Amino acid sequence: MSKTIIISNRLPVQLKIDDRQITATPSVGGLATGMKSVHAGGDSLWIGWSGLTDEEIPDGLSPAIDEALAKHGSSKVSLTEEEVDGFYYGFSNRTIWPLYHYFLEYSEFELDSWNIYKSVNQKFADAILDKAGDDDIIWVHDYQLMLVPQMVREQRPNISIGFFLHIPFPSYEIFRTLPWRKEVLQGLLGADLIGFHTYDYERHFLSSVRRLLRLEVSFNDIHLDDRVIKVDSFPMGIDYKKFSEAAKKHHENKEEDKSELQKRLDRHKQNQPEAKFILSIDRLDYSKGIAKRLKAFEYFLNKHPQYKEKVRLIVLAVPSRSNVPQYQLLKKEIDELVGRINGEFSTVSWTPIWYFYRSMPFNNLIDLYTSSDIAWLTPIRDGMNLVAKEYIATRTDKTGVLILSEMAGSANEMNESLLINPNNFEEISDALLQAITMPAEEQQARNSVLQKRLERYNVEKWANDFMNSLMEQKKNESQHKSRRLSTNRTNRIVEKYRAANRKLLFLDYDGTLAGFQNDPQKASPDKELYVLLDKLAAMKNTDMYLISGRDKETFSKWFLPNKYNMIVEHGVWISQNGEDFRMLENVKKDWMDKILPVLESFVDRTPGSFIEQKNYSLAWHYRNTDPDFGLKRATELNTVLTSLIANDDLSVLNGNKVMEIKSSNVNKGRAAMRVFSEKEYDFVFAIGDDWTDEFMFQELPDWATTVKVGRHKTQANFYVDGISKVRELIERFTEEN
Ligand code: GDG
Repeated sequence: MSKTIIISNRLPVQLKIDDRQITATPSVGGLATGMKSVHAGGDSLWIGWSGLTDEEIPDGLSPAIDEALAKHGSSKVSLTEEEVDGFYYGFSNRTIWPLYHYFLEYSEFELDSWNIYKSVNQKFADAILDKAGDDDIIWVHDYQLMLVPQMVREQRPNISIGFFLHIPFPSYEIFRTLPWRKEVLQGLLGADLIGFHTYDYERHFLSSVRRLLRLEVSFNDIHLDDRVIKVDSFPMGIDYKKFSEAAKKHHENKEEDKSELQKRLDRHKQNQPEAKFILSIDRLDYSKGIAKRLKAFEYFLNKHPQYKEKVRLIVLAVPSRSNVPQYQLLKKEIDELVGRINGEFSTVSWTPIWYFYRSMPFNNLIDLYTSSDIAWLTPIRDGMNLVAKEYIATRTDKTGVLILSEMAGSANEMNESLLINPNNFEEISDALLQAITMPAEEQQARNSVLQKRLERYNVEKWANDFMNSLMEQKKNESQHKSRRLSTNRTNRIVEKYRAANRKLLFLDYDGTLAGFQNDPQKASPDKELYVLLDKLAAMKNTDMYLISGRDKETFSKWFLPNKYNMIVEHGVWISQNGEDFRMLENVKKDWMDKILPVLESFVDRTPGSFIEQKNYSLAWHYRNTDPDFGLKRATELNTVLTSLIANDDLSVLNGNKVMEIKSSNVNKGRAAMRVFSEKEYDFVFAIGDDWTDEFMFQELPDWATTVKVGRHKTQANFYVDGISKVRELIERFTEEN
């Protein structure tokens, strides 16, 4: 039976070693809870670092740790202190974290930590390979492990791999500054499904893939060699029930059951019932905007002095990555700011900011959520921000106001909160005022919508959606494979070929027999191709045709000396048995004078694009343009041309990074049928990669063998992956019986 393997930097288990006694307690974090439905029973395994370096594990205790972890369905990856330094504190948190959160100036590009990151990712991949069977499903989490998917894929080409990024994926302009940007993308592309919190991160990622790797992306599918990788957004939810029920229970607490913190909060409320508690909770991280928030609070108090002694800001800053210098500096800055603001505004009966630099137990978190009138979360950048969702879930009477930064991923789903730009103090100050004075009915109206949404799309749903999508991807893959030319199928085609009396073969050239080049003139045939085509052309009772959109001059130069049969310019010209080209279709070219200036204006405005002028058609190539821009211009050109050619008998072909305008009565299908009708063929074969080849696949008789190169939607009967596979396939026709 197949199992699910989850991989994250840290295991969802806390290890404690006391006097060589090990205790392993499951952690209660969002991810651990979300994965409950996935990581349950005996058919799943979680692989990660235990949190203890090799140096911290007492001699001989490693096997006992393994045993303790195994009880929680977990298995550890052992890391030395040096590895944790380079991989976690180094590359993950001093390069990727700041870069992905747009703190470019904090990003350090150190070759040593990149090398350690690679070797530690390999360790994680090896740990997976050690445990995984071919039918297992692998789910890799987060930015610490971006190379793992490809490392696993190399060894297990058919295994199902999903990857989810919990932090933002930055725009291409930021991402491109990373020296190892291609390696990182290639690492991720080992997965079958790559998930992000929001559509913005998804499109940034796709844009980087297109621009940096020049891969073909259609909608949210990336085409890479013989695989299709799906990219999608799955906004992570929370364990809604856990928070709402904890809050309900909290409200039922008798005085003696209340925590010390709650009692103090209550006392303050009793003394000043109209005063508002404003809550700020984050890990102490520069991306969370805590320092800015404090300054904005100072701004608010100066602007609205009537709220002095009427509002109190509770800041819970949870220690995080304290051995990274930026975090130490930030801690100092926040300490000083709190000191300064409190010094400036405090009165004998009022301290404006209560500041906690620690982590609190869950019940205290609930105390804070339920006692605060306002949650004020203003990250500069945040992948999602679960605190915002948790606050709303604990508001059992539906009161409370959430002020949320529009830079947090969660802002996309929390439109009913007060969304602010964390850099705009004026706006923040207005939002605080609005929150303080918001009528309870309005609060309830906003929160009931939010609660419904959060309850429905909870963390379990999130995990299941991701897993279902991953499995769906696998299913599509196997469906695709069902039409892929396996050895058996190829054998059958070859048998049919041999058994036939008269055989007709149509071979497209670019993208089928030869790869694309930036300059089409450079895509000339290599020696091996000539050898192969010579053999094929010499086969008995076989008429081989090269069929292409290329001009007759180029093909005459390349192939006429070899006397191959050729159809060019999509079917305008034909050459048989080494004779000169003759016209197959009677076509006009007077329309060119009208269209050429239009294409020229597009070339002027689209750097990298150019016109190929053929005898009876015009092609606008945009392979070398910026991929997004090129596509945008192609759409624009399509619109312009459609209205321009409405009354001419012309059609526009959208090929592979090329748009071609030609007479409507010319296409490869029509040309192929003309040749087909010349003799009594009983075997017909056509292969091509492009849109223009679809005409052949459509027009040829049903019993013809039609093969599409690549993965795009097709009318062909079979798929084959890439040029080398095409060559292998047609080589088979030339084998001796
Ligand atoms: C990363 C991304 C993305 C906080 N303080 C205490 C405490 N917490 C819990 C909260 C919440 C979690 O920690 C924090 O989650 P966030 O989502 O707000 O932020 P990150 O830690 O930065 O997480 C983030 C997330 O991954 C998931 O994909 O949303 O954008 O940066 O659950 O409740 N829990 C306890 N005591 C505390 O003092 N018990």
